[in-house]
Amino acid sequence: MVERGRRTGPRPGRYSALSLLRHGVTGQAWPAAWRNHDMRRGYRVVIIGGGVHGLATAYYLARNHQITDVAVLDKGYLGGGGSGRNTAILRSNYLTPEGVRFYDRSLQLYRGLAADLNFNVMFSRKGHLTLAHSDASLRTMRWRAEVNKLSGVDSDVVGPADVKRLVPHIDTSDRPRYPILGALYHPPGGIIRHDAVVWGYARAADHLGAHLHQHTEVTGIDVSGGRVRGVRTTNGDVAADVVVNATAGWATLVADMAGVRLPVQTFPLQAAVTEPVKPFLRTVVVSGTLHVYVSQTARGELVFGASVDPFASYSTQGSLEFTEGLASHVLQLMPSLSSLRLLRQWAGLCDMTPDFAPIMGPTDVDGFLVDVGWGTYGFKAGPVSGEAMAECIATGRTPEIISSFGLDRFARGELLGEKGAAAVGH
Ligand code: PYC
Repeated sequence: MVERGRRTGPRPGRYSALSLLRHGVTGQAWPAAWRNHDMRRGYRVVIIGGGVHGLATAYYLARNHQITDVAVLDKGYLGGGGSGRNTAILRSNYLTPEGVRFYDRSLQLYRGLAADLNFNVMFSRKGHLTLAHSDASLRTMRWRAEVNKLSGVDSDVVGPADVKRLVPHIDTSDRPRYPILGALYHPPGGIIRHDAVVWGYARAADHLGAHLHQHTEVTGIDVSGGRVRGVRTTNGDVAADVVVNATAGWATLVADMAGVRLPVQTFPLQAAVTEPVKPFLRTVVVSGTLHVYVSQTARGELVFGASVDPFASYSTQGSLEFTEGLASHVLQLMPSLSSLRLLRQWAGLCDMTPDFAPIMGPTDVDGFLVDVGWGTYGFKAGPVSGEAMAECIATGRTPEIISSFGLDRFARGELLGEKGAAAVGH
């Protein structure tokens, strides 16, 4: 646990208002936030994937367990995968007690992250509304609210009048095809600046001694005698006692290299952002029926997302079909947004598991651990995943908080059933 006010993390690079002014006026370059290192021939721990999960694992290994002989490898740049291709929504209003507890710990770590990393991650506690447009979804919201409350998580079902009070621009009349019957309101939810989270963890992990190797693709994983021995990379072979697969989009391909099969299918998820406008939307709004979620950033842009594409693929290209669907769904909720212009759209890759819960912990290959299968929930789970994976590596035991997420649950038929907590239908 990170106690309030306790500064356990590193204090790299303090930037004062004066240094901001100096760099702004003189154009003097900012110091690099993390260093480049030559690849060592071996590390105690190699983490594949330089997104929030991999970097957080490296950070908590160093901070909580003093394990710093660690390399994080990414085939592209840090945060260029799922961590840079999400909609940065944070919440813990899940459906299963295991999920609620897990995501709530993540939210708790996110709340303290700016102080912990000494990096402004721009966490904004906006509150989170999941709209119900049918009796069936209202029932699921009630169920979630009760499970949340039992775990001490602030969530409740509210009626259309409360929805209107929280989001004055929303159409709560009975004119739309899918009128709003109520919503699950989760005040602790919000958004964060996703790049800042990646950069903050990267800077802190680097400062504590981890090596971050960008543009280093893993091409093979060496396994012999049932145990992992190291990885082959485009930057040479690297021996390791522990190898962690913390990738999104490529989780099955990386696991295959170690001879581990994952019950995962990969689908793109598209999102888009508008031009900035005056702040008017205080709350994150989600409609599963209309397959859309909306939030407004500190810069004033509206960020929209949808459900995953209907076909499995590794494509990160946008599609006109998505844009048309998105626009019509958003306008059913908030007709007054009709003159807003979309600026950009993107897609991230979602590794979907059969039960919408992640796969975390050891595998049948000794020393080869996975932190994968995040579906559409990956970004919000970054801190708690890093904390739990670090503990798992350091102690050799699976922490209680991820004990239900093991790969072996599929063979045992003990699935978790977290689909009802999905922001949108799939
Ligand atoms: O689960 O809150 C969510 C979410 C938002 C975007 C993708 N997933």
